[in-house]
Amino acid sequence: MFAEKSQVPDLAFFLCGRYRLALDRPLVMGVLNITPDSFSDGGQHISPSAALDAAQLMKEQGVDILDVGAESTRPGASPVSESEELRRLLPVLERLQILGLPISLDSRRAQVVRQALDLGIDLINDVTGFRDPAMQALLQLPQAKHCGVCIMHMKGEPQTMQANPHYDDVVAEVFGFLNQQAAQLKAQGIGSERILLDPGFGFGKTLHHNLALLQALAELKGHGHLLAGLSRKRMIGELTGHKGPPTERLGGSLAAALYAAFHQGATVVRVHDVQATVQAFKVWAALGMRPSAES
Ligand code: HH2
Repeated sequence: MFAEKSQVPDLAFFLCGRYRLALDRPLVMGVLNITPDSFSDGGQHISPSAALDAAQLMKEQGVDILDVGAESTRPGASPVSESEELRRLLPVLERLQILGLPISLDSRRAQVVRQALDLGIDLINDVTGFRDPAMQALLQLPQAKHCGVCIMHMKGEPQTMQANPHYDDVVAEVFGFLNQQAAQLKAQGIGSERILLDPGFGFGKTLHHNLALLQALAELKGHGHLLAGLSRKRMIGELTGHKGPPTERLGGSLAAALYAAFHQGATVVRVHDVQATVQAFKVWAALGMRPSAES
C-alpha cells in the first residue's frame, strides 16, 4: 500500500513512508532489538537471519509496523558507537525489505538514520524527540518525503535517567515538550498525519510519573497521533509485584496496551508480544469496544 500524494492532513490515517495505515483499529508496532543487552529480548536477534525470522513471525502474527533498534536505551545502558550501530543494523534493514511491512528505525543518531533512509525506512523513532537539528534536517531529504516521525520524551540520558527523576508537573512538562517539538516539525512542513507523540514511559520517570502520563494520555492529542510503549517495562513489574524477568510481564503488558489504545486513544502500541496483543485487540473489538479517548 503505497502513500498517495496529498497535502490535506487526514488523521484517519497514519502516513508512514511508503505506507498509509488506516486507523479503524489500533496499530501494533513489534519490537525487534538487534542488541546484546536490551532489557527483555537482548541477544535474541543479533544475527541478521535470526532478526529476519523474528520479523517474519511477527508479520504472520499480524504486526502493523516493525520497530528495529540496534542500541539499548534501557536504564543504565551504555551508548554504542555509530559504527557499531550501523554494523548491527544495515544487514538487517536490507533483509527486512522483502517483508513488505512498514519499517521504523529506533535510533537517536542522525548519521545512522541518514544511511538507513537510503535502504528504505518508513518511520524515524527518535527517543530524544528530534532535539538534534541534524535529525530534523533529515526530514527534508527526498528519501524522507513521507516518512513518519515518532517524537519521544526522555529526561536525561539512559545511563542515569532513573536516578531520582523530578518534575514539578510531569504531565504539563512532558506534554509541553512534545507539543513544542511537534510544532517545530510542523513549521518545517511535516503534517500531523505523519507525527506520533510518545511520553516515553520509563525514560526518566518514576511509577507515579508513568501512571500520571498514561492516565492523561488522551489530552495530548492535537499535534499528531499517539504512541504508547509500555510492554514488559519495569512499571508493569512494580504495579503487579511480580519479581520475575520482563518476559513474564505479559498479562500486565496486555492490560496496559488495551487501556492505552481503547481508553486513552493511543494510535500505536509498541510491544514485544505481537500475537498476544493482536488477539487481545481483536477480542476487545469483537465485544464492541472502539478505540476512543473516553474512559
Ligand atoms: N521504549 C524502548 C525503546 N524505544 N521507543 C519509543 N518510541 N517508545 C518507547 O516506549 C520505547 C522506544 C525500550 O524498550 P526496548 O526497545 O525493548 O528495550 P531496550 O531499550 O533495552 O532495547
